[in-house]
Amino acid sequence: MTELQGRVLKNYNGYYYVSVENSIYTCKVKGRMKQNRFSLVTGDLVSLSPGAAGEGMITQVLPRKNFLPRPTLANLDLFVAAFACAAPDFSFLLADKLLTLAALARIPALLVLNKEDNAPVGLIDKIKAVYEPIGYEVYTLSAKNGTGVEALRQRLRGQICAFGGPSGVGKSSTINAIDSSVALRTGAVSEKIGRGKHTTRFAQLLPFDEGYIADTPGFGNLLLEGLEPQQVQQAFREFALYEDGCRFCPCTHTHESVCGVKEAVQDGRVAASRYESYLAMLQEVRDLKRNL
Ligand SMILES: Nc1nc2c(ncn2[C@@H]2O[C@H](COP(=O)(O)OP(=O)(O)OP(=O)(O)O)[C@@H](O)[C@H]2O)c(=O)[nH]1
Ligand SMILES: [Mg+2]
Ligand SMILES: [Zn+2]
Repeated sequence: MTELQGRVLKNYNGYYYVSVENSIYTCKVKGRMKQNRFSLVTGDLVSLSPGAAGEGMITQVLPRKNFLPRPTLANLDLFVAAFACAAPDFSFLLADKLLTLAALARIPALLVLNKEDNAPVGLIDKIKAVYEPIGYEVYTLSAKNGTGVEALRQRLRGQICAFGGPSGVGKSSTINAIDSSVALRTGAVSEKIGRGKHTTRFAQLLPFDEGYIADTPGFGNLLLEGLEPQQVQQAFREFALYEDGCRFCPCTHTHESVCGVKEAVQDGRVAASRYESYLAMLQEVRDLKRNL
């Protein structure tokens, strides 16, 4: 029988679920492929030989348009960095880490702030003031009350997009609100520590309006393993505007005496939170490398 091509929607219980037109094939990987090292993740396009009863063997992974290491996905049009306005509290550092990972994978990203029904006064304006001027769209919503859901639905239609963010921010709740035909499991946030309970256990692409939305497991912390200091610098794309004012080239914008980026932080052209994230991430990447 001839080979088919399809997209991996999820990897679950040892099977890859591959969508081919309107059918789903439950697949294993062909032995020949296993002999070579291969990487096969949710979102990958594959060739498969169909067997009986909707089963199949994956024979080949097709070239990727892009690859996001965390959460692990391939071939995205858009990444949604999902956060809550409260419970768990918004973290500028985590937001900057997620946006960095997307930027390094060359995947366009936007910020989503859920639980606007619980937002502390002024928080949403503060977040928008940091991210909108540097080119990130910010969508606010309440999956619980339904506010803001329609605008996000319109933005995501027809694309292959993935939600990533801390556990408990309401990624699954938001996807349920955007598409009433899915019913993802959601879980309470611990009242004592305000953290999610890792309800979603695996990434999966859900068909949505000619495209897909991926739900992914939330994280507690996000380590920047395997990154180089230069990559961190590169991801803070607004810094490049001020590098003309740096005496040294390259400049790390840390200890150097004359630095255009530090000047821009001082007079507010670069957001203080972005610069703090930059310093923390640079330190983390250096520490991780030292401990290898
Ligand atoms: N107040 C409020 N609570 C919400 C909202 N959206 C979701 N929640 C609650 O937040 C909790 C976590 O929601 P989930 O959708 O499971 O969060 P998640 O991001 O998918 O979490 P993980 O799967 O663990 O990564 C649940 O108790 C939801 O009811 C909202 O807009 N407002
Ligand atoms: Mg979830
Ligand atoms: Zn500098």
